[in-house]
Amino acid sequence: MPQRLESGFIHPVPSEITPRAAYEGRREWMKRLAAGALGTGLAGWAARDAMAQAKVVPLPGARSAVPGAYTMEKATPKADATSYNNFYEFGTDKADPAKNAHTLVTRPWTVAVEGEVKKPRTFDIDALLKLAAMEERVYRLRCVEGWSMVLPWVGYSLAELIKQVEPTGNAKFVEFHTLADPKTMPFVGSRVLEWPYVEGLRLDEALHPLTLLAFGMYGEVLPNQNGAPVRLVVPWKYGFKSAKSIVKIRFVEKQPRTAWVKAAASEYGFYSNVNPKVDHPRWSQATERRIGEDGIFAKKRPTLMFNGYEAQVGPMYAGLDLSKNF
Ligand SMILES: Nc1nc2c(c(=O)[nH]1)N[C@H]1C(S)=C(S)[C@@H](COP(=O)(O)O)O[C@H]1N2
Ligand SMILES: [Mo]
Repeated sequence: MPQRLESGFIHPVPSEITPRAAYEGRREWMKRLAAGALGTGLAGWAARDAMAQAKVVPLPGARSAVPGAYTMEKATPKADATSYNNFYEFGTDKADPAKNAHTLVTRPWTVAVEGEVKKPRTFDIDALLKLAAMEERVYRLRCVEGWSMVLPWVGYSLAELIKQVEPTGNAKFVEFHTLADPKTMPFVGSRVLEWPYVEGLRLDEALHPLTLLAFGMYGEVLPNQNGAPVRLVVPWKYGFKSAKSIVKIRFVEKQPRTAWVKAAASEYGFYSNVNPKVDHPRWSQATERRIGEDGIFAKKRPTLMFNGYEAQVGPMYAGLDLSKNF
């Protein structure tokens, strides 16, 4: 048993990039934790949890003043938000990203901003962290699969970054390209999706103050499985629009073909606005189950138009047929 545990402890990240003191401290702590957990059969879980805990770096944000940015609903427990994830680069099971994403290397990291802009620029992640004041925003996130969470994010409006690069008159849409590194992302070779994972927004959606460039959650730097070091959060759209681990932002004239549109255009539209009246071909979108709160037998809660952000974002879609533009 101890041997098996020990092998589970082998740190996958090259030690050069892990400060030695932190690394040794972590090993000590994990050993102690594992010793305590041995009798319970939870040792493997505890070890993973310890590894996740040891990497925690505080990232506070001031309460956001953006209208709608602070839902009063109870936040999903952090343990659920960090262990029930979709991040297909690390596997398609909900538990896979928490198990596998420790291999993701988030430093050094750059985000190239290019295309139809007057001032194209590659931002280092440390420059991005300082570009604007960090805000805390509590958003609902609803996955098209029928579950939802309430998450306290830390970041700032994507508009702050867009301002810096000055889009040209030809910029009508924005593409988000995420990392596709087969060396650190074990499922990038799989055929579930075309890699890299690409998402897109209309320029006005990208400029909407609720569209968040997120660097943290729960007052801490993002865990890898939640899209470190920088991701998008678009609260009125289905979860898959919120691209994780972004490396490139491209301003374009034509509507982008996103990874999900390429995978199944009849199931996943470009807009993907949360809409209880327009069902996905395989799943009703009328109700949802809140992760960490609603058990499998609990009555499902109704899904709200635009995920509850209709007052803020509804006007952007006036005149658009939402059953055709799903
Ligand atoms: N790069 C990348 N980003 C991604 C995904 C993915 O597979 N790869 N999954 C999306 C989906 S379907 C959802 S529901 C959300 C989940 O975010 P969370 O794990 O932080 O809750 O991430 C989105 N962003
Ligand atoms: Mo999703």
